[in-house]
Amino acid sequence: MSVTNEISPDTPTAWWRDAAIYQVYIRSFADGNGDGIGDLAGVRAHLPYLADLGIDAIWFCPWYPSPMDDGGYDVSDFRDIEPTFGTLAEAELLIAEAHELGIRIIIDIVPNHASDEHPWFKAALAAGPGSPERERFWFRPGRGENGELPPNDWQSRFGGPAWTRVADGEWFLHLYSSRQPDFNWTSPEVHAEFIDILKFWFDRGIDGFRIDVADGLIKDPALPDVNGLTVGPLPFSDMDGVHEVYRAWRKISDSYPGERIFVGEMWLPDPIRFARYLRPDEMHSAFNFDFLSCPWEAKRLREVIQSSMDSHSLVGAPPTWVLSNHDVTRHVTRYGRSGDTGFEFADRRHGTPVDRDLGTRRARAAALLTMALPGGVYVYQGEELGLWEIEDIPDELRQDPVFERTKHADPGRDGCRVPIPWGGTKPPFSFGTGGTWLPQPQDWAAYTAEAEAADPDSMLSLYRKALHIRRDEPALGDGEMSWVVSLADVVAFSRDPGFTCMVNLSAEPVPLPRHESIILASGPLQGDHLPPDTAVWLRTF
Ligand code: TEU
Ligand code: CA
Repeated sequence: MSVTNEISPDTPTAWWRDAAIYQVYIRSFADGNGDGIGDLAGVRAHLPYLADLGIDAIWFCPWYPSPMDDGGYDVSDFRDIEPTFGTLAEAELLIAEAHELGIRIIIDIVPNHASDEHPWFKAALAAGPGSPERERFWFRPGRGENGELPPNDWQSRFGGPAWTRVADGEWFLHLYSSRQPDFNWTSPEVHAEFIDILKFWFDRGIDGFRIDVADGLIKDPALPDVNGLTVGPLPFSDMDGVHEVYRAWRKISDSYPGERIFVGEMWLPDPIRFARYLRPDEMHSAFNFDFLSCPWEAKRLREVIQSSMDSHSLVGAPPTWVLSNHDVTRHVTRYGRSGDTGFEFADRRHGTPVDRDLGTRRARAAALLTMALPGGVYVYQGEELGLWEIEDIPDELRQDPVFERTKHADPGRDGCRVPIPWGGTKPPFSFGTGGTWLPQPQDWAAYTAEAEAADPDSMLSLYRKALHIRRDEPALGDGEMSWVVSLADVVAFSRDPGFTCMVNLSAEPVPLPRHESIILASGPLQGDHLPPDTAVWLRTF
């Protein structure tokens, strides 16, 4: 069957150049059937909330059938819906309902690996060494006298070796958990399969794909040791051959009516290498993780903003501004920490003292900053409620494979995946009628969507106002910016026509520049001064 993509008429709108995209991690968003796990029914029931929030598109984390070893990033069937989430028919209804509300749909695709329960991997195990079935993955004999050592020294990004041995003695490669075998992209079958999967979903009306581990598909077939190297040219990340994949994919998206897009997930140290993925015949946009990782410091933020603008302009792509997602520590917590307020996977710094009021003030200011910058903006579910990282989840309830694979050295990512509080005064806070798959803190009573909707000073009210102004304001969205000369600990820039955004990261109030009126502020002003950790949008002459 084929559904027309009604909100993407054939006239180009370049909607993706400045879209506000809301990230839904389905199993934690809203539970429609009371089993404690979010689902599509839950999402459908909250579409009006999202329309009202003022977002342009939703990005869904993987919704495919999955054993859920890695929260759905272990896909066992790329052409169906995870049964605990719903059905394919329901997904089609959801797409249609969202489109009617003017919301576009982006879904995750996971081309680097599959679940060990994917039929191809099961067939590979059954067929044995040397079979064509094994060619779709990376099977190799081990090293050592009896092949008892892994084929090389690569480490899984979730901890431990990147190889697991199977019963017949061969080993298979997995950059993530041992239940996520990596596809072998030198196999033409793998290429053909993913082209077909893209079409399957484009035919059902989706507006784009978020590409998981987009830099990782191509491996150096020699599988050389890395000798402890974690950055620099790596034989499993950012290999040149990966760009051919996206050139082929772009031809598919361009062949569909409306503007269907690709958003890449690449954690790369070099902004110039990163921009190569955004050349006009590859992806449309990608997550700006340099910005996400940046500490709350004016100089560093200015540098990262400037370097993002520069690298993207090389290829004519719009930058994106991202504060949080389902893999990282929520930014209210990061920004409230004493000491380092940046993010890095190598050290989540759980247990660092957090001043949550400070983190919240900064998160409010950061929201206005991201929404004023040129390009696209991402909102991770719960960010609009000001939720913080839950750091005290009991060990036995943690589900992220990172926790076990690092032998508990890394607490993992469960703390940013706790089910959303919608209403009421105690857990499950109307997440559903049953429980929640991770426990919610009682403190969230004051942070439910219901409570915040009634409070004009809440984070939710700020996000709503800002997103609606952003949509209507000609100076915002796609375009250019110029720095406004300011004090060292201030980030200030202007956009045409007549708009200035100023963020005070210093410890003292700073005078506002000359302006006609105040459009929006992230907190109370002190007369004609901007208090610390506050942002303001000004109408300027
Ligand atoms: O993440 C890619 C990735 O390498 C990191 O963001 C990852 O979360 C980190 O290394 C963990 O320590 C993507 C998805 O966003 C993530 O949720 C998946 O687990 C991962 O791919 C594997 O599919
Ligand atoms: Ca459910």
